[in-house]
Amino acid sequence: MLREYLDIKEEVKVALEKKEAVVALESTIISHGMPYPKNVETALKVESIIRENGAVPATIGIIGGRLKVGLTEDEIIHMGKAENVVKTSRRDIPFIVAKGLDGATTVASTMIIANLAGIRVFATGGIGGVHRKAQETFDISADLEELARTNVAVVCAGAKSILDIGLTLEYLETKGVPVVGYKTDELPAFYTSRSGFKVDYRVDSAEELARAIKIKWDLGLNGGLVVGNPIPKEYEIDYNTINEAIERAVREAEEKGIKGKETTPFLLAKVKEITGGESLEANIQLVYNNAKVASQLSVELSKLYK
Ligand code: PSU
Ligand code: MN
Repeated sequence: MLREYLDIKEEVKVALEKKEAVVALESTIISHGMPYPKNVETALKVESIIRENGAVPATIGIIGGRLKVGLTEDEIIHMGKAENVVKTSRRDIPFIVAKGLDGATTVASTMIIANLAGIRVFATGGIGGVHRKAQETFDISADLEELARTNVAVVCAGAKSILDIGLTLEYLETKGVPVVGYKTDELPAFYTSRSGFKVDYRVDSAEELARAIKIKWDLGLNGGLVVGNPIPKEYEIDYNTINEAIERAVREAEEKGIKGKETTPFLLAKVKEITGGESLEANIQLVYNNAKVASQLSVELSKLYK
């Protein structure tokens, strides 16, 4: 039945059959999170970092209505260049497939498709969350609901402060989603290693983290985890610089009446424009770092599931 919709790249299929380490990657970051050609360069480099760290990369996206687990280089270039790739979250999947369109998968939909293929670890930049002023706008990313229900560990650099990080953590707590700090007590805030908010648990090795994840799922505690991996110190952006840029971006979004699925891409592009590209370089570096940690986690988990 699944085969009717899902194409798993041969290399990924073989690794999964052998119960070897595989790391899923999203495509919204390629199509809507970074400009061309940096997006394509980054996506390809992320794949090579995953290989160097002993896992097989599986970039996920929808092409011509097919759910693709493991995009080829040409397909990654297509996702990075094409203008008509639709940002696709949980609600969008059936329609993008039925219409035979191209879809860039968000954290939520990448988790869903990774899970369908049997992939347990996913590396990205930052997750979606509760937006500032969500009390009025109700803008809460579907990523949070997905983390509550789908068994995939998401390695990220925390949440951007385009969001209300405190409210995002409250939501995750309600939904029973563990928020783990990788070698840190504090949830990172994407461009900076510090957010002022504590994580629920700190782990100091991939092995320790893999063990806790296996226990969670063995006990039937379904759902994902947020693994917060701080941006390396040398690439951090100055706290005040980035916060001023974010404040301005949020104000502009409000003035322009940006809503719904356009909000996150608008804010990402604005912050990049305001910081003169400094934020883009940090974004790239933190994704590389997440790919490395996700690979190590996937290697440890694959040992436990052999
Ligand atoms: N946060 C980032 N970079 C991103 C995204 C979020 O720092 O590229 C993308 C991810 O694909 C995430 C999506 O799943 O935005 C969330 O969108 P929304 O807020 O519309 O759910
Ligand atoms: Mn939203």
